[in-house]
Amino acid sequence: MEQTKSYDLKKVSVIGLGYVGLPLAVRCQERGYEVIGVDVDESKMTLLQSGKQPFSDEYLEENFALFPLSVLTSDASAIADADVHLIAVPTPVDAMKHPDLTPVIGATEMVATHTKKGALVVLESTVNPYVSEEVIKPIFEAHGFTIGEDIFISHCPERINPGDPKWNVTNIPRVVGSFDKTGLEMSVQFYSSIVDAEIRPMKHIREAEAVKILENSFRNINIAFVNEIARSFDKMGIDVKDVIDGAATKPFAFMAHYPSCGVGGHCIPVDPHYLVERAKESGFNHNFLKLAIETNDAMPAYTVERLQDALNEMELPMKNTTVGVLGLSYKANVADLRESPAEEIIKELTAHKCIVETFDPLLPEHSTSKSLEEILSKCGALVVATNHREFIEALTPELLETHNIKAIIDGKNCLNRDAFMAYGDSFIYRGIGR
Ligand code: SAJ
Repeated sequence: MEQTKSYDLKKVSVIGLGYVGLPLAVRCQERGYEVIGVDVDESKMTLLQSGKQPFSDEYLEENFALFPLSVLTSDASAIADADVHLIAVPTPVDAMKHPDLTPVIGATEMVATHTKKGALVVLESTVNPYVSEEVIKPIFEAHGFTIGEDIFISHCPERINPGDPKWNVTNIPRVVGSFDKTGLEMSVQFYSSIVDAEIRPMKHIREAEAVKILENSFRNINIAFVNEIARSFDKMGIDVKDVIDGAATKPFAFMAHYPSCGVGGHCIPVDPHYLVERAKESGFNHNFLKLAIETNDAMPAYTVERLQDALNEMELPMKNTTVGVLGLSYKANVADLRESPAEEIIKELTAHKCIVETFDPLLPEHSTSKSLEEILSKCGALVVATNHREFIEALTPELLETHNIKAIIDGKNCLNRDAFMAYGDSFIYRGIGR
């Protein structure tokens, strides 16, 4: 896209200082913008104002202290003269798995109430196609703005990958779409100034909204595919991890995904519901996507079924067996409980009248045991629900034998299967698809 004009963008507001907004705000500060960071969470603001990071992030480790935000406030009026407003608030789903746009609407109202004319408003939160034109645009029009004349609206879906040591706010390519040429040009100029990677202009704002939903639905269905393959291979005695690793030697037309005890987090299990719900309004039923969601949602129960079969082989009941759930976080080496499969596994174990103990080294405040040693000393069986580095390094067949563990279900296929299988007289090892 040929940039026909340059825009005087000096001051940026970032609404929502979470795993997306905070690195974004610090990056804008690093690139010379005056930044106003706004968040409704008073405890987080107190932490930030005292110079502390509310969560770990590779980019923040190096830059949070170097580029403190110009203004940190929960007072929205501070954003009034910003040239660019970046909205990075959560977009969860409700109990019915319907998109909950409450945070997005609140943040949009805040900006529409305080912004000056001529500003650029960019929504980074993940939303389904049409949210910008059906939700965001009407709010600004209700405040007397005319889109494309005295306010410019874009969508630039966030692509932060928590815990990723390589890809971060500075180097992940971005797509951006708008309602009009000026909004698009302003957005491309702004993002090109903070991201050292491709900024791809999209045909329209709907296409930009659809990109993220497609990316994460793609990941969801591919994980569901290998989860189904894993269940099939468990029946046939085939090691699914070995097969996927074998298929991954093909240098084209294959992308490895791996089965596990479930799909958690605030993106992969959530985002596809945005598409399913909005497509329904347009008269299309996403059968395949819904089946993928169901397939992934069934993995925690399948994991507990694997434990029940293993205990049966050891002639042990589920009832009153103390089962240790290792890991509560949805993802390895990240402290995040959102949509975590561990939560569903605990519910299933409890329904089978097991006594449940938990240990997550990154979430001690949510764990019933305070160390691996402690939980092993209490349990007769284990379920590895998160492939934290500590578990991979510390769990050995000898350790399980010493603690008289009778069964272990490796929910993330993260342990050395053959080493554990060699102790078949002492305990049963089962993975997911192996
Ligand atoms: N999972 C599997 N099998 C896999 C990959 C993941 O079961 O092959 C599970 C994980 O254990 C976890 C869940 O799925 O419970 C989500 O894992 P994730 O690696 O997708 O992690 P997220 O939720 O942090 O996803 C983010 C997403 N980033 C954004 O939405 C901006 C996603 O698009 C990325 O692809 C993903 O990181 C990534 O690649 O790590």
